[in-house]
Amino acid sequence: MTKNEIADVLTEIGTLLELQGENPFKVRAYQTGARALEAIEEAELARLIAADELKAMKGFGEALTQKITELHTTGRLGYYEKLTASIAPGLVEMLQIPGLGPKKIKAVHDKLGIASIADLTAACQEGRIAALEGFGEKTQEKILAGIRNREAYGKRHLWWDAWEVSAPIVAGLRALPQVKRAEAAGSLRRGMETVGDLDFLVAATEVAPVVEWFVTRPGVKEVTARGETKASVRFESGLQADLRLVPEEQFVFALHHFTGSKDHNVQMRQRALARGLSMSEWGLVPAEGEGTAKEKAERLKGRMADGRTITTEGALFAALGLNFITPELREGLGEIEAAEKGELPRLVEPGDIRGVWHNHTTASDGGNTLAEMVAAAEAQGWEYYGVADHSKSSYQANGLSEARLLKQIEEIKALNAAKRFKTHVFTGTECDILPDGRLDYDDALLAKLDYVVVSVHNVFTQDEATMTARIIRAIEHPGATMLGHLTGRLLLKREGYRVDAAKIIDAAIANRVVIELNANPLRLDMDWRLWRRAAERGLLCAINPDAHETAGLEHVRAGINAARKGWLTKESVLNTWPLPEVQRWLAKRK
Ligand code: DGT
Ligand code: CA
Ligand code: CA
Ligand code: ZN
Repeated sequence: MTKNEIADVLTEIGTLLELQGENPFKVRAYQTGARALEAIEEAELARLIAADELKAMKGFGEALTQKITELHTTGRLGYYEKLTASIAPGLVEMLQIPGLGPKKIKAVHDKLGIASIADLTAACQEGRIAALEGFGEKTQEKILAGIRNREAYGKRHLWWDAWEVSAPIVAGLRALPQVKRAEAAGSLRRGMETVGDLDFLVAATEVAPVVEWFVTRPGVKEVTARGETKASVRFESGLQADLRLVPEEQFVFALHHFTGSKDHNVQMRQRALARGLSMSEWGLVPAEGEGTAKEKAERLKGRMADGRTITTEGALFAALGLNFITPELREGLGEIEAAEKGELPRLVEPGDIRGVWHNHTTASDGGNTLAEMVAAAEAQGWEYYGVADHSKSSYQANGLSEARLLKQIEEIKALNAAKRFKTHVFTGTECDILPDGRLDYDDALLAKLDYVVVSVHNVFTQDEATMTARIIRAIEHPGATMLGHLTGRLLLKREGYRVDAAKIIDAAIANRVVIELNANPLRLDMDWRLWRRAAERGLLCAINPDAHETAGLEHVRAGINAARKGWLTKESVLNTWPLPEVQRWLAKRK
């Protein structure tokens, strides 16, 4: 660990001890130690540790020296890990509320039993905080305002929500007469599951009217910056957006730069430097010679030293000996090496999708009937569509009893026989994985279905080993076709249950069970970071909207983003296969 990272750990230990009500001298020792550490050179720290001289220095001492040494050599600290685990996460989270320090948090915890931001909000609303000694009305109001700000402004946003804001802005910018090129860059363009802020980039003949248009969009609550070539706004939702205006010849360089990611950019810049070039948001210019990169770029006006101009990202990558890298892959995870060798995969695209499996109807907790859902699937142009309502144990979701499921199977058969829709309908279920790993219907009933999605919907608190064994038992059931939402996470809302993903992936491959990429923008589960390796080892993916109403089918788009970030090709995604192939594959599994 670097000394700054170590200093951060020490500071946090001080804060956590304060939360626990430790004596102030002990707390201060960590804070002082962190500051003393920051004043030492990195190399000097290594020398002091090696020579065992740290403990003799002012601000350290035996206990702290031992901890710093452990962090410096192993990157971990048992004491810190134990301390973190011993404190309720809700208390730590409360530290993020502006104006609320560890002492106050400890006080409300001790006196009122408050252990989460939700508890605290309720206590403020009921006036119980104001009544506490040392708090009062003013403090209570300040805490409430802090909670609101944290919610509105501190948070990241789902890709889907950010995209719904950004898409009409990009379209509107492009329609302005002054605008030559406009694009939304950043994490949104990379298809990240959550987005911190929006990054718009524009090349225009005239700046002022574009800025004026941007800052007057509906939903803009505050203009936080407004300059010659840049403006920033904050929407009602708390989402912030930057607009940058650049000369047209710089557009492609700025687009690449502001698309990121940072890791990708760093690697690209190193590659450029190895070729005697300096790469930046301004341009791709010779590293040698007079002036800054910006000055050189302004002189060259988007031309290379040899006179060629670069106006597309494809040309920019080519200038560095690379195939075009699609934004979703720009995470610094090996895409540059693959582009150099011409080994980038042809990623799955929205147009490749021929059907989806995991969807609900009004029979369980959906908002549209079977016929309405199938009509919407047909409107998507899909060849097939799977119905997977909840099973009987999901009583909160109106899960189907055996009799109701049998009736639904007959309904679907009749629908297919009547050829009312061009889309073939598969009969399925989203069958609960019971706490011990058994399935929620008996084998005979499961065998009557075309396919079975197995999912965990209750008892999320099992430890990792138990939950993993539970899911693997379900995967090993001969009736299981695919695993729904691997972790049950709800992005920005709820952590997933704990699982050993590698073991579950192994079991799925061994049992020829598909793992779903749940395309609900709140889920995107299994996570894109796990797909590349899993698919290389033979895992099949199903991109499933988990639609509860017809509009939910659109969410496949978010699933495609995640699949592309996971390097998935058409071949690895079951729902790009034509209907007869899917039917053969399902029949063979039986
Ligand atoms: P976000 O907004 O947190 O979801 O993530 P991004 O990736 O949109 O990040 P943002 O908005 O801070 O900046 C947009 C892009 O600009 C980022 O992906 C890469 C580039 N960028 C920003 N700051 C830096 C930096 O310090 N170094 C490098 N190499 N690139 C940067
Ligand atoms: Ca951003
Ligand atoms: Ca930004
Ligand atoms: Zn589910």
